[in-house]
Amino acid sequence: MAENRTVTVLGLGAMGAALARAFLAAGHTVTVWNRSAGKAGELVAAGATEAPTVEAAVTASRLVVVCVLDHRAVHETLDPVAGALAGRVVVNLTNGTPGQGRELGAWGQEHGVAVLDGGIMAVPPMMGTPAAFVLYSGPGEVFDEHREVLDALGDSVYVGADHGLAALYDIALLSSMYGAMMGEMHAFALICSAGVKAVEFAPLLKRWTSAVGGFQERTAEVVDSREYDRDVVSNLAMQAAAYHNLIDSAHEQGVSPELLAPLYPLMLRRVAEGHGHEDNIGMIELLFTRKDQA
Ligand code: FVH
Repeated sequence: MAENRTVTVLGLGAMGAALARAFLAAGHTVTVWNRSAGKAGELVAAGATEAPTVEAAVTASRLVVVCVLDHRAVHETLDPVAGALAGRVVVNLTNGTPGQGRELGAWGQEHGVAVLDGGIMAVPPMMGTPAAFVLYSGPGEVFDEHREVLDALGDSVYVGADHGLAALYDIALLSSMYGAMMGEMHAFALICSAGVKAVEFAPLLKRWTSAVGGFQERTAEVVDSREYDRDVVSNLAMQAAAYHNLIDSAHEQGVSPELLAPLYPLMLRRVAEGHGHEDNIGMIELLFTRKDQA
């Protein structure tokens, strides 16, 4: 167990409350605050102190963790107490964009507040368990100083000094999750459209996703090298020719193809540009929209 430290948690929604519980479970002294009253009862019973004002909350600890709905709520919470936060450390675990992470880092610099921006890769019941990990970015020395306390939440993963990086990693991981979710949702819709029970199909779906997943390292090597014609097993032209069957089957079954449809024009464009013999990973080239990325 880490040495007892004091930590303040601002925001007691489902996630903020889970963070406070994890800090308490690790033996830390926890002060909590929430915009509206009535959310601290269980935490107080477990040993937390409820601060009457946000100012009282931030002055109770050097380490202040904020986890509220969105970036606007972060500023609505922190701006009025910027003076009281000077010399302290704010760890923002509110979901946001890389730009918002950088903006908060600059805000901290302006007000003499050390800021770590973070991304929680877990749902509330996972907090404080080995299944949870939390991404952090901002000054490395600030992360090093507070890492042991932050480890109470889950594995602490530091991704760099640029304040925008934790949000960037977070959003990249969430994007991959939603992509997989879209595929699964569409697959179940197809199956249900024929009157087959989803539970009957689930074992095959699991088997298939395990067989075709898990190649992230190989994909990453191809992406980094941009050698899309290396060791190609199933080339893009063949996949593009078959992909229309996915769209047609959806129509035949009375299922909207809108989750699948966006990939098709990218496939056709890449083939038309002479890359049909390559791996489908090469379609990543079509996603970059800034000239300096080409
Ligand atoms: N819950 C989850 O599964 C995900 C897991 C990954 C990380 N997300 C992000 O965590 C942030 C907080 O999420 P949450 O689950 O705690 O959300 P809610 O239960 O809806 O609670 C929202 C809290 O935010 C407070 N709040 C809203 N607006 C303001 C404001 N303008 N000023 C101050 N506080 C504000 C709200 O207060 P109240 O309504 O009770 O007064 C709650 O404490 C979020 O970024 C997720 O994306 C969670």
